[in-house]
Amino acid sequence: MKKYNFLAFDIGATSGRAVLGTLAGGKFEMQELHRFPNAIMELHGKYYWNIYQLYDALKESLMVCARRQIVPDSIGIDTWGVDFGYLAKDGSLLGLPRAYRDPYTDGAPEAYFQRVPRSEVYRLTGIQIMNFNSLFQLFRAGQEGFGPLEAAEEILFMPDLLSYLLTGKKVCEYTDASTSQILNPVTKKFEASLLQAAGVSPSLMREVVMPGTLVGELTDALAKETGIGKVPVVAVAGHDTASAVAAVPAQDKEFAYLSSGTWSLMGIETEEPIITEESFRHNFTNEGGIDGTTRFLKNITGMWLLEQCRKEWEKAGRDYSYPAIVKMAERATPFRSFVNPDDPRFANPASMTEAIAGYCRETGQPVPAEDDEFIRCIFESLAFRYKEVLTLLSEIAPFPIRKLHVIGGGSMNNLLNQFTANVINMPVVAGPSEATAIGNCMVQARAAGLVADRWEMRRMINSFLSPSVFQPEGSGEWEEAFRKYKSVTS
Ligand code: LFR
Repeated sequence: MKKYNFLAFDIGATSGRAVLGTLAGGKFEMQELHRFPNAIMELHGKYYWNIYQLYDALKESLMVCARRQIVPDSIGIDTWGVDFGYLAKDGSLLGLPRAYRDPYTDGAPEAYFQRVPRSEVYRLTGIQIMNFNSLFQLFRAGQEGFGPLEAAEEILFMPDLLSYLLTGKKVCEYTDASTSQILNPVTKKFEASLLQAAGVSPSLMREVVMPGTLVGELTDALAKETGIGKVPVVAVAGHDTASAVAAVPAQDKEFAYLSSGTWSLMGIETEEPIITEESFRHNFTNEGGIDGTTRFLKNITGMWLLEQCRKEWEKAGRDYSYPAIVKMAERATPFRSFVNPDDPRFANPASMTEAIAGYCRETGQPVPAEDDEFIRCIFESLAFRYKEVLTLLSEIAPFPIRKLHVIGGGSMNNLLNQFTANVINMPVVAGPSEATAIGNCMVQARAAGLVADRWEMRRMINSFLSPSVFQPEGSGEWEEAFRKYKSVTS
C-alpha cells in the first residue's frame, strides 16, 4: 500500500507552519515539522511582509523534511488573502509585498467610489467592502506613485508568489484571487474596468486556475540545496480560509462555519454567489471555495483583539499562556462591559487596551482595568457579535442552519465555544483546530486522485476526528446580556 506524504505550508500573519499530512489506506495523519515567525515590518512609514525571510523559512522546512528522509509527493501553500507582490518583466520580484494593515488604504474605498459607485463594485465582485482589499491597495499604490507598481509587469498573490519563488512558475489561483475585489465570482474572470478605474493596467493579472492545478516542480537549485529533490508544487485552495472551510467536518450542507483565528470568518457554503440588495446592505462577501462553491461570509475581528492585548501585557512582563487566559476569563465577573469588535478603532490601534477602555468609557460602561476584565469583555463581545452575524446569515441562507462548526486555532477555546452556543442557542461543533493545514493536504490528495470531492474529504476527516459538541446552556441571562450588548454597540 502506497503511503502519500503531503507537505502543507500554512502561513498566517503572525506565524507559519510546515505540516506533513500522511495518507495511507484511507487513514490520514498529521504532524508539524517546522514553525516559523512572520511579522509585518515597518520601513520608512510603509508596512511590508518580509517575503525573503518567508522564503528562507520554506527552505529550512524543506531541509527539515530531507533530514528526516521524508519525500513529499507534493507541496501546497496557503496564506491570508488580499496581499500580493509585484513582478518585473524579467520575473524579478520588485520590493516587498505591502501588508494589508498598512494604513495607506484608509479612506481608499470612499475615494474609489467617486469613480465606480459602491453598489457597482459590489455587483461585479460580490466582495465585502474592506479598505485593504487588493483593488483598493492597487488604487492607492497608483496614487502614491509606488515604485514597484510603476515598474510591474504583473502581480502575484501571496500563495502564488511563494509557489513562484519555489518553482519559477506562475499561476493565479482562484480562491485567493477571489479575495481581491477584482474577480467576478460568476464569470470567475477579473473585471478589467475595475482596474482601469483604479488607474492600473488590467494586464497585471493572469488567468485564474482552480485549486488542484500543478504549478511546477521545485527549481533545480532548490531541489539540490535542500536535498529534497524535484517535488511538485500544487496550487491548493491558496486562501487559508478556503482551505479551512474545505476541512469543515460536516456531513450535510445545513451548517454555518466560524473559522476562528486572528480573524473570525463566519459564513455558509453555497452553490452560487449571493449578490442581493440585502447581502450588499449587510456587506457579506462571496469568496471562492473548492468544487466551485462560494464562501458566503463576513469578516469579524476575532482573536486580533486578544493578540494585541497580549503583546502589551507581555511587554509589561505579564506573559500568559492561552489556557491561563481562558482561566482568567472564567473567573472574571460576567457581563460587565462589551465592545463592537468590528469598530474601526480596533483595526490597528497603538494600544489595544487603551482602545477597548476608550470604547467602554464613551459608551458609559464600566471601564476594564484588570487583565481578566479585558479578556472577559473580548470573549463575551465576540460571542455576541457571532450571534448578530449568524442571525443575518440565517435570514439570507437558502437552507436552514442547524449548527455552527467552529474550526481553526480558536476552536480550542472551550469557554468561548460554550459562550457562543449559549448565545446563538444552537449546537457548536468545535474542531479541527488544524482545519487549514488539513484542507491544504486534502486538496493535494485530490490532485493526486485519492479523493473525489469535498464531501469525500469531509468523510475522511470525520473518520479520524472526534469534534467536541457544545450544547446551549443557561436560562435568560445571555439573552438579557445580548440586549445590553446591542444597546451599547448600535
Ligand atoms: C484570514 C484571512 C481572511 C482575510 C484576511 C486578510 O487569515 O485570510 O480570510 O479576509 O485574512 O487577508
